[in-house]
Amino acid sequence: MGAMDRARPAPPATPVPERPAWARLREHHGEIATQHLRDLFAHDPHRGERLTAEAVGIYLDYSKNRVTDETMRLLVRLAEECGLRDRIDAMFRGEKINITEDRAVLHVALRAPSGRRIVVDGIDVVPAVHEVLGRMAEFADQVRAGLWHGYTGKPVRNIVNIGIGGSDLGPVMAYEALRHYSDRRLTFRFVSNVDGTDFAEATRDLDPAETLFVVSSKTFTTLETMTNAATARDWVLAALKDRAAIARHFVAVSTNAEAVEQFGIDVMNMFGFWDWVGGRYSMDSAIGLSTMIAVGSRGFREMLAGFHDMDEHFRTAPFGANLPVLLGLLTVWYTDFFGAQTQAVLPYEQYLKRFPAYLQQLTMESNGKHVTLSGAAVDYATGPVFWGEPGTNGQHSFYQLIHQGTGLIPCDFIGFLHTRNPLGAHHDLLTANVFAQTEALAFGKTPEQVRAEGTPDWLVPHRVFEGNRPSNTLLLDTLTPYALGTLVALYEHSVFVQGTIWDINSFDQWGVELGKVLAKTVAAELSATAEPELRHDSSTNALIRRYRAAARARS
Ligand code: G6Q
Repeated sequence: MGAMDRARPAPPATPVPERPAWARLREHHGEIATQHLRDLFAHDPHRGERLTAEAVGIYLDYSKNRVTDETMRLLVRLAEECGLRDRIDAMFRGEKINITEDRAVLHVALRAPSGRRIVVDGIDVVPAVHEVLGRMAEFADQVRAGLWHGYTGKPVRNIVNIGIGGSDLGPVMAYEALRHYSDRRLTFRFVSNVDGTDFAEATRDLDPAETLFVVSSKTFTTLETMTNAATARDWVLAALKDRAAIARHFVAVSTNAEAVEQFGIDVMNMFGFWDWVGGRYSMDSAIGLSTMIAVGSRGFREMLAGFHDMDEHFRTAPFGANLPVLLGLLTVWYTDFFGAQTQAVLPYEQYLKRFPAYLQQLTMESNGKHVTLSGAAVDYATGPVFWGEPGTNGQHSFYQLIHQGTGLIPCDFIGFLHTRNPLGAHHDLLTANVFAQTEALAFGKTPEQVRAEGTPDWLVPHRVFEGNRPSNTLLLDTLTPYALGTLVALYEHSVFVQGTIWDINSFDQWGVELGKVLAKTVAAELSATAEPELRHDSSTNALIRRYRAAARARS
């Protein structure tokens, strides 16, 4: 019996709009909507110190949000009414809260210290986690020490991760984020797209004799990854001309030992994980092998410690001082009561340049859902679009719309007190921009202020900033492996909080599964030698015919 047959819908819960706190928030929104952050700050001189929370090295200033103490109280009450406490406990206990796939959701076990017991189907999973971590460390140490030799005896010095989605975005993001701590003698590349250009460009200057491919795929069936892995195998064999070379140039990260073996990778060179790790929650599992090779096993363990400390904070801190709970509730506040459709994440740290892309998957694949756990259509908004770019680049492009556009776009600004690259005044200037942007968004510039600058009347409306645009400021000390772990876990749990309020399953991804099968039929039609009988709509049929005609002309 497959997981899908075992899975059962949850009994219907009270729809969130019928919760008392939701109704109170609706009324309360009417009062808040007319208040300006300028007034909220003017009436409360300590607001900027009061509406803050701090834990595991992250200082969260949420004072520049359109909230009062009453708002926060009601949001926390909403979380309680929606059973957040029970849901958190259920997740940490290893209950199968991913009901549509009949799976536990235990990324928190990936960073649990040894000795902690987390039981799934009667088995404590923590020892297995540490066993894999130990094997990864052994392997990573060998590669870093130049002791993992390719087929010709040359030490491997290029590491290419092949994976997509959750098996790519985390590893790329973490490699970029922790580049400062990486072994600079090694070269890292990431291939994800089925577009052959991705593979071609990633490998064009690499010597196959010195290259190791880490094929990362939970299922080991994903079209893109399997296509790229087969191309990589051809690329290696074309140069080294012996199938025995595969064992020295390929390792796999997967839950599917059979498929790994079939591909030709020795299962001794496979690093496993488990069905209770979702793809987008897997960067701290064996999927992080490339990260561990880059920063070493100690750096990787520091990152896990950061994750774990945030897990503990999330599990134990009262909701009103709980960073993921606060962030999650604020997202719900803007999405459902202000109609905000997007949220920007703006890291002022160049090393976090892939963080917004990583968060896009984490947030949107998790909470882009339109039915509740019991299968009823929701009649309220769920997951907003997450997007962003590292500061200050965004300021010279899309910030205009955040400042003066017609929509409300809540922003998370992420800043650091120290940089790993202290050059002249750069870091002061960078940080000045974080603070100045949040100030400008909140307070704006009134017509009086604009006029006082000598602006002619006709130009005044163009130069007015209405302000009252909300933001969080997250301030950390330095971007270390530990800090990265805390930051990722913060967003993971914030997503969970949102999903709990919205009563949706943040851990399945049927939309992605659809994409995985759709292209198969069309791919067969594109490459068929005999003219295929096309049964699509007229648009798709015509596009296929056009492509086939171009292919015929090419050959
Ligand atoms: C993540 C999704 C999805 C997945 C990729 C790759 O939560 O399930 O992004 O990670 O489709 O899947 P494989 O690791 O199985 O190749």
